Amino acid sequence: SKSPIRVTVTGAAGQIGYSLLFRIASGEMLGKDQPVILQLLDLPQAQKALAGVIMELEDCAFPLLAGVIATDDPAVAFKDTQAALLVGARPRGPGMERKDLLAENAKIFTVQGAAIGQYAAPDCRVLVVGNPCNTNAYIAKESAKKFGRVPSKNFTAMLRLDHNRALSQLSSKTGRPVSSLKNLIVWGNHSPTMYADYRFVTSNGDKVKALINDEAWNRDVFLPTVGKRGAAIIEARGLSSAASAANAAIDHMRDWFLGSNGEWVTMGIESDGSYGIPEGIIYGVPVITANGEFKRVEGLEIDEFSREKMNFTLKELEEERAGVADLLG
Ligand code: NAX
Repeated sequence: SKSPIRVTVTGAAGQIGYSLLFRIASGEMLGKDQPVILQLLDLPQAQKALAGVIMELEDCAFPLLAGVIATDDPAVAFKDTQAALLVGARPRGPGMERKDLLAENAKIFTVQGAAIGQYAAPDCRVLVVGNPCNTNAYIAKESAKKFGRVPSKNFTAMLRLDHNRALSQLSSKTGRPVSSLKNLIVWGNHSPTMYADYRFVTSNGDKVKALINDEAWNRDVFLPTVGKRGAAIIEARGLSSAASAANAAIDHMRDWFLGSNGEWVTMGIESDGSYGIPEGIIYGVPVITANGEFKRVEGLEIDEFSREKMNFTLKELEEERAGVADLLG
């Protein structure tokens, strides 16, 4: 049988953690034949709650769960890890400005990026979920870089929830099953500025754009619905998305490790300068995954409407990057 893979989850005592850990331990992320060791990081004040979550993990008697470590020390949490899910982040408190939020998170992701750079397995794949996730992934990547161990391309951000939200909206609009919809993209930042682009989407060979044939719906309904979905869930549930976020994290990592079977999925990855996105920025793009690697879908035509949307979300990312530039030194 296979030897266990070490999986790190940060913010493990939080809401997303509570949906995520059980699915990782049951084999939904890395495969039903792949044992895992969970290495769980959270703050000192969350260790008691984390101990409770671990009791529940034990009570599931998962055959694939080969061990669990709980710690508040990033050096321990990231030791030899091959899959790191960075969920824990500083939430925006009352009266907190966006720049304070960026600065607080920059501190966390500088420390965690450096710990990954020093202690993780060299092939460690990193997914940042904690917001602002693109810029947090950027900071972690830059902080790991100086150790020259884990490659920059292994630092990714989660756009998959936006991708899944958009798929579901397109499915309701067209009456076509989600499983029939191929070639969706969500460009840019995980924020209301993201651009869900269905120009290339097909369903059983039909062009979905032609099926819908309604530009006003795209502009006035689809894009705002997907962009503001997180806020709509907070409004309805009184809490932010957790199970759907955990599900998207599972989808992202499963496809990265096990492949997307030739299908496009959206990942926030380090830009190589293509599509007019400056090098180094973590930006949502379409990828196909196979053999543990992702490959950007290249050469897509960008029309005027799309260019404008892609530049708008890029501008926000560039502002975020500028906002943390001096913190990175
Ligand atoms: P919770 O507040 O329930 O849990 C966060 C956990 O992180 C807490 O247990 C906290 O103690 C821990 N934590 C804070 N700082 C830490 C640090 N420095 N090291 C380790 N652990 C730390 O939040 P939850 O609902 O689980 O959401 C977590 C993050 O996901 C938030 O930043 C949230 O904004 C983000 N989201 C990102 C999404 C995406 O699509 N990229 C969607 C869902 C979610 O909103």
